[in-house]
Amino acid sequence: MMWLPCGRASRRVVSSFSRRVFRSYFHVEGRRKFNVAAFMPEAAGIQGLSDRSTLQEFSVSNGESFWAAAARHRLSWISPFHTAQDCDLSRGRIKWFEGGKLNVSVNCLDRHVHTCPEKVALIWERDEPGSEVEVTYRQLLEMTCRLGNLLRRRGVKKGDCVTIYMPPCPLAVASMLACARIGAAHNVVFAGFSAEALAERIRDAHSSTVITVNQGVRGGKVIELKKTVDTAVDSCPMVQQVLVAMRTENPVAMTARDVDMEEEMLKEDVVCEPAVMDSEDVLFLLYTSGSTGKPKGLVHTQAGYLLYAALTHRYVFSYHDGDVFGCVADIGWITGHSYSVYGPLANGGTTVLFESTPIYPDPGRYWEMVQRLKINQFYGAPTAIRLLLKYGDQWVHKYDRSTLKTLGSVGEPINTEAWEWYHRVVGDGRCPVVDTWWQTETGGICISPRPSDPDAEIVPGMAMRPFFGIKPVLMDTEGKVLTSNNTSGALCISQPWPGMARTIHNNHQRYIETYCQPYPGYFFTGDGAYRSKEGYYQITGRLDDVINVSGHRIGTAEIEDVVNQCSAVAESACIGYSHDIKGQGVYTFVVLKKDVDVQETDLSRLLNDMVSKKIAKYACPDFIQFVHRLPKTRSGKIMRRVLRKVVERDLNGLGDLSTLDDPAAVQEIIQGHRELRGQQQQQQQQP
Ligand code: 6R9
Repeated sequence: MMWLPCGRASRRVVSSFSRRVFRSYFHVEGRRKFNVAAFMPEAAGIQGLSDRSTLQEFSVSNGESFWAAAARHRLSWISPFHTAQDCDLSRGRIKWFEGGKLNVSVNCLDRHVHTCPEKVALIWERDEPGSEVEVTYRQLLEMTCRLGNLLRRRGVKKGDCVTIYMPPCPLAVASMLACARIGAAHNVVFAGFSAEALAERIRDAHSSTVITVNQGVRGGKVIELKKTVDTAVDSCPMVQQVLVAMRTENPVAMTARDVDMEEEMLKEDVVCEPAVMDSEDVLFLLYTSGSTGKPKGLVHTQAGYLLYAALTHRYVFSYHDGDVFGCVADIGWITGHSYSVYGPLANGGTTVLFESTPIYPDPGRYWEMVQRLKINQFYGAPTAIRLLLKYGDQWVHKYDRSTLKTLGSVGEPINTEAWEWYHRVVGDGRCPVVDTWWQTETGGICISPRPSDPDAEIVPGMAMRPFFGIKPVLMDTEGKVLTSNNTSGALCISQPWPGMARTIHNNHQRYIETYCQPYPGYFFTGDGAYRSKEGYYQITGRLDDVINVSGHRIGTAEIEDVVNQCSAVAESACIGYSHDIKGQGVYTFVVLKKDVDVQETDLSRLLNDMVSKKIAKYACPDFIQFVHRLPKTRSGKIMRRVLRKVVERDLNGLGDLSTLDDPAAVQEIIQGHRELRGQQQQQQQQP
């Protein structure tokens, strides 16, 4: 195997030598002259671009003209915009492409139907392997139009918000696009959320229409989604109708409020007049966790979001016409929105909707799917990679992965071991691995190793390079910009970009306080980052009380709120700790009310049940430790830093405890933690 890398290295030496010869004798550019028009047609008119780095610089220093050119070229407009950008980050005013009118579903469907109606838009990779369903652009447009007409006929109007509670499937995509077609906003709620979490999101979004399926199927198990909707809707008086599609053949109880969606769609026309939308009209809400108990509905608008999703999809993954793009995220998360649906469809691509799990029916599922569907770009989460790595290389080797060109990672930091395995075993050392950093708030990828020169270095576990138009900055604790390299700080973005969320639904003040006020004039991401000597970025994790379990964001305050609702609980404190597979696990300290007489194991079970019912299974504590008191400052603030150190077993790092109200509390916690871990180890050793 040794000769291969050497062979490549020697070719590189030869070509760089010949380039030098050319340059010095003939004063012409080397053979690999950067062809702007071929790389990015919209940038062809920009003068003086000699290479990719000048294009990057231009996109940042002349953001307005860069994005205007991209928007004109990449989107189809009903009428053109007159002002590319009108933003004031310090006041949370973000407007792009004002005056422009367009329809997102026309951009994702009709224009491709005109050029290639029979091209496959969606490959629905159903839970049962080998039973995939292909949907062409023509079929998807037809489905979307029928559904758009149905929604219209049933009273859904421009400006309404429809909640979608469905697993990844073509009808879920058609539901999103049908909303866009008629000018309604959508609010997709991850179908793993509980009835209460769903109800909270329906109420906050004021949805009078909900779309769901009778049952979901995941990992061979049937999930009663319609029943969950029924329970949720009981506490949502504004809901007037629930459209139900049939994912399985099992009938479910239907009430007067329920509509058989597919049957009704058949009665509708296949042509549906697209609503004329302003660039800044709302396209969707998507709820995500913040550092308080209440999830926030981030608002994305039409043109800027679509453009940013499309451009990042095209360039980060080097997506080319004819490629099959496999993003395995659920459509209930922003990754599913931007890279299973909007980005690929805006680009006229073929995109996979993955309904299953990485280990169903066995740990070869992803790679068997890659072989069967001939996937070219695979985009997944580090938690799944870490899980699969433990099952061994044979599950990967069994299948032909030669179609793969780029591998992507998203959602949480990817550790070096997982990165190396992904690169070496899954990609056979041939495919660039792009660790992409971004958030629900950013709409699309902001930092990623690609696009860059095809042979530019990629450092394992680093997101590295800002995307076009993105200017990251690091801040110190006093709020000053850190200008040097080899330094860490709070990650901010110093100028607006079209994909960013515009507000928090019904709470613009919270938007301003969370993102705009911590570092006035900058967008604060909530993450920390390190900038290396070379100027590359590496994300170090959240700076607020948000933890990341298997790539899912959850606010510690949300879990505490649920735990505190238990009548036996006086107070609780929840922290994240590092977990082998999930990235972070949930560790909860609970103080019981005086005179409560219950078995701790029973109470642990009850609290887990409550979290699972009120939020979702993934938010359940891995550990619940009962303590008599929590470490607090004299002003009554829980010192989470101390709890974290105890759980990390870094007792030397406990720091100054003199400000604690009751230092003895810490000793009790340390002792209790040892016992709990000891018990767990014993359980694991039992056959
Ligand atoms: C797209 C998405 C966002 C939070 C974000 C950060 C973490 C995402 C990451 C990453 C390290 C990466 N995160 N990508 N951390 N490296 N490549 O995941 O959106 O669900 O809103 O989560 O996830 O902490 O702030 P979202």
